[in-house]
Amino acid sequence: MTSTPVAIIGAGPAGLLLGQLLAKAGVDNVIIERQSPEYVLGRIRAGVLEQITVDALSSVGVDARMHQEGLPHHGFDLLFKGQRHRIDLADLTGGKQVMVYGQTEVTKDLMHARAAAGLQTVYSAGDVAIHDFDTDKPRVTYTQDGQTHTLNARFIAGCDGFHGVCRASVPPNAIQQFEKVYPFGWLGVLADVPPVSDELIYANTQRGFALCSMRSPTRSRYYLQCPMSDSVAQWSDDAFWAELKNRLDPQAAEQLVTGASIEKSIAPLRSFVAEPMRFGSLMLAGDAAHIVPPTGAKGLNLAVSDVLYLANAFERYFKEKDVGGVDGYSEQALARVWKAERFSWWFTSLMHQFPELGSFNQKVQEAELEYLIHSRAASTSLAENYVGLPL
Ligand code: RFL
Ligand code: PHB
Repeated sequence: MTSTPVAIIGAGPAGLLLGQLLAKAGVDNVIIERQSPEYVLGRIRAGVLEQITVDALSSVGVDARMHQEGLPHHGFDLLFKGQRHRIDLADLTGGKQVMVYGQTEVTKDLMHARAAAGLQTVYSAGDVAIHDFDTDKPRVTYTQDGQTHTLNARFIAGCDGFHGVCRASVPPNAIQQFEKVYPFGWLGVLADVPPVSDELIYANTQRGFALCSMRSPTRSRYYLQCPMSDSVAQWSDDAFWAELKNRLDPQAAEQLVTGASIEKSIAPLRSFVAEPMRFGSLMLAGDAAHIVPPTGAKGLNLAVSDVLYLANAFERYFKEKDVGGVDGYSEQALARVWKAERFSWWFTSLMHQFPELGSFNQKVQEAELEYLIHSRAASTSLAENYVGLPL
């Protein structure tokens, strides 16, 4: 039996960053992860980091490669009715920007830093379970190499994503869940071809939404809105490129470089919040507590703001014997979460086709997009949410 001040469940970006922030504050921690490191790194997810996320990674010294290889972006394009319109993030927000640097790379950098610091991580843990979190002596049990292990802790940080065990262990009468499931998914393709444009393109078309993103000057990430009933097997690379071309403006369609996909997957779109985010000695953070549709690029960034609040709360608890941060965590985190939920829902509603809402909805979307690009007030609202609201 071992013990640690903070047992972190999940080695995604939330768990790994929390571990580094705590270590920097002198608070020891152990991470228990269900998957292998290779599996965790195989998931292709977020691409856009807010300045808050960049600063958080810098604060724990995990920023060298990001600053070398990441791509600072000062704007993006909105495409509708066949034309592109630039949203100048820097101009609209007084010089703010976002960083295009893949979640896979962030995770890899955090894993290396954790290993270098000699912090304990248990990968490929089986049957992870949490116990007694309504007391101040919670426990985590898991199996490895056929043996059951117990980890005692003062707190458990549930950073185990939407399908994790932590939120699922809370008695139903202690938790309130708010959910909206969208009637479509995103078909994503990663390919070693140069991006069609230097900046991201978010496209609203009658054929459905499309997004042109990237991971580097030689690696592109593209998405298409598709019915959730579609399967990856149904979408050959040729079919994907043809449909993407159909959703771009003539110049981008002409410039699009196609090639073999190196990853292809379909992700559902969902808005979800669990309240509260603290249950006694169990604190939820990141996707374990909330999900946003990816349109606003907020999921990873929200996970980061949660763990910034949480690390500060734990530091106050362990270093100053002050329970204020722990007691205030849920309310503090949820205030930022709901603003990002609102933005992600709004941007998703604006950019996608909702066949059940008919042609009236399409006309209203076009009117709102026109308003958005012609009104500085409206563009500023979009820009300030996209670069990230203050902590
Ligand atoms: P993760 O990344 O899901 O990590 C959770 C970890 O917990 C492990 N786990 C368990 N471990 C132990 N015991 C158990 N019982 C466990 N159950 C699960 C899992 O194996 C995993 O390693 O959650 P975390 O750390 O909260 O991070 C959240 C982000 O991953 C997520 O919000 C983003 O990827 C969302 N997202 C985006 N966010 C952005 O900020 N910007 C973007 O541009 C962006 N694009 C995206 C996205 C998500 C996407 N998909 C596929 C959902 C694009 C896509 C397509
Ligand atoms: C990505 O590059 O994966 C990406 C970029 C912007 C989004 C969502 C995903 O809004």
